[in-house]
Amino acid sequence: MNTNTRTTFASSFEEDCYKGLTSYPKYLLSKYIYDKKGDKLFQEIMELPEYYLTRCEYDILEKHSAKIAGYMDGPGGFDLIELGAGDGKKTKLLLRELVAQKIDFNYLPVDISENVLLELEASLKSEIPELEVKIQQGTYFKTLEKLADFNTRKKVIMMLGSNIGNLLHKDAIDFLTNISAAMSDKDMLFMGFDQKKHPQTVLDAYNDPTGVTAAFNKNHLERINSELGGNFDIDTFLHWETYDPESGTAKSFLVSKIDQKVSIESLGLEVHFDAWETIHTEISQKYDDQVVNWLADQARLKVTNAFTDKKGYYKNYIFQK
Ligand code: AVJ
Repeated sequence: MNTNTRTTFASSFEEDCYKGLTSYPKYLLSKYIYDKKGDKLFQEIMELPEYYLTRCEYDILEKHSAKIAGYMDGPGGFDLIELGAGDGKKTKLLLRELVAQKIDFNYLPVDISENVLLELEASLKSEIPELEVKIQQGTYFKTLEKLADFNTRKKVIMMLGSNIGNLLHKDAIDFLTNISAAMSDKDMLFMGFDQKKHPQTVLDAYNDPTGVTAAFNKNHLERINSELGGNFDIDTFLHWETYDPESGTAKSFLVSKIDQKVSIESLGLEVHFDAWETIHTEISQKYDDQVVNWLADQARLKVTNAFTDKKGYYKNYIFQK
């Protein structure tokens, strides 16, 4: 029997894996999927025909960038603070529009990864040389706190990709409340939320026939193997997706196909799996206006505008205090 009593760990990755794998039911936290290989697999997911989210948001930004740019602009210009920079493909649509309209603004991409930021900065320098970029390495909230203290002109906080969907509603409310606390009355938040739709369309987006999403999910185990000295036999786990159309919650699991023991050296842990025992690895929440308005209300924000694609699969909302 493993006793869930260990209290010192070398990293939060170690600690969170230990906690998740000694719990019942077992779980792992989706944020740890994004190492180098995880980032690359997510890039591949965004190219999948089934993964509609990225294309829908791209279409929204393409179609409405002039209007969105107008809402962002303010007297004295503004700072555009993007939480989670990524490769910037969608953001560049908006940045080009803002530059074309000669709007006075700085672009402040925030990311935990210095590497991602430097790559983005370099590509922006060559593609949109007129743009003022001030990269912000750090966690979202340390950075927002810092910018809230030292900044007086309008702030536009932006988070694309429906990344908020990885959070349970209560965590999403905390997240939005923290953003709200960093906003003044003139500031705005621009955020993407994937919408409820045909349940099969959602399931397909997280269960592609080429197995890219399965490989992405299994990267949890690969990372534990390579960084924590685990000996997971990846092929003995099955990627499984569920979607509850009432709650709007898509859930990812890894299911052990056999009764087995896995050892993880740096956790000093041997983990037992019954045949068909699960590890819950991710939620990808789908929303509707009612839920988004409720989340906003809980965080003392108001939805002031929304933009959607032709099929109504995805929405970008503007929030203000
Ligand atoms: C990056 C969190 C928006 O949940 O849709 C893609 C991650 N997981 N396929 C999502 C993901 C499986 C993605 N987010």
